Amino acid sequence: MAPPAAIFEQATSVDSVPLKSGFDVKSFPINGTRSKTLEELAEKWDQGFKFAPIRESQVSRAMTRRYFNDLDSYAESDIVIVGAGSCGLSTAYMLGKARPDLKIAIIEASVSPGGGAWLGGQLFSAMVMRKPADAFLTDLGVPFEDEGDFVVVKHAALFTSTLLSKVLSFPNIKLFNATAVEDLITRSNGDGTLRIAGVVTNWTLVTMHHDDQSCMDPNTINAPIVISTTGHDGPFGAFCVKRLVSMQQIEKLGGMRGLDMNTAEDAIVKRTREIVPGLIVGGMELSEVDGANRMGPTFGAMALSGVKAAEEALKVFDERKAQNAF
Ligand code: 48N
Repeated sequence: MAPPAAIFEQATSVDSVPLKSGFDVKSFPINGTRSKTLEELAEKWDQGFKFAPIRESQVSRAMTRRYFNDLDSYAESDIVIVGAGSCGLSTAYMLGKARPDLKIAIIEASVSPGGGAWLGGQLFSAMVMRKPADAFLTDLGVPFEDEGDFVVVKHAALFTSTLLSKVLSFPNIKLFNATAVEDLITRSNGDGTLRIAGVVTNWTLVTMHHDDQSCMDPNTINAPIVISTTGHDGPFGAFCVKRLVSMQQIEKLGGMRGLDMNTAEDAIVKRTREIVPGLIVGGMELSEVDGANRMGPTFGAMALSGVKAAEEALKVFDERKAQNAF
């Protein structure tokens, strides 16, 4: 019997509640009633201020019930994105907007998602994006200074935190951070080639200690499409393409070339693609496949590679889903 199609319940709408200060914010909780406003709390800390009572087990259950519901729900995902850096998050943003019906899991090895996009180059704050990547910033609602052929976001963290918050607000997207993809689920095409049908996961701290502990077996997520954006550096950089080489699905890595902004960014965006059936690669991981140049501290290609990766995924989604029905 085919596994259940990946479906999910539409979240209840978030009511917007006008604050006394006059601007309208989306308030939580999504259900139930709100307690007090900040204005009602201000300056009254010694007049009976007290948090509502709680028992520790309520906190434990509030976390674990949700986490294990998510693990159960996303065990069958429609799309898995490996790596929540600027490319992976841009991909998720585009997919979240385009396909609220799809269930999308993001697997991020670090506790803190965002990859290399919290700072510009050499730990400087500002983030540069060359036009036309300003189109992505405008769509996202991130302010920037226009310098003619390029734009500058005053702090890279403004871009990454805005993108991350938008991605996390989609009800059909789940971020599993502190979780590593440590292998790929494969299916034979019957001709000696393989297609990718999901990912193999483990807690990142466990993944890092397979050499000093035995038999810490992983978990799995089935998905007809995996989009890998694991970057080119760091402890897990270019993970999925390195795994394709070790399982002999691609002959060897092309090896990232030297820095050339004008060459690198066009190549990364234009060649974001499905490398083997079921696996799309974007961002700087792609430079390791194709031997593309690196671009250094300019991030427009990461955003637009994410836009393209989302397009490429939706082009083949129905076909891959049918192929991987079981
Ligand atoms: O930010 P990165 O490393 O990767 P991209 O491709 O999103 O952005 C690259 C960009 O930051 C640059 O490198 C800039 C443009 N510089 C270029 C240059 O020339 O130097 O994000 C990758 C993410 C990280 O957060 C990793 O923790 C994560 O992927 N990751 C994984 N997550 C889960 N499982 C794995 N196996 C894994 N491997 C990496």
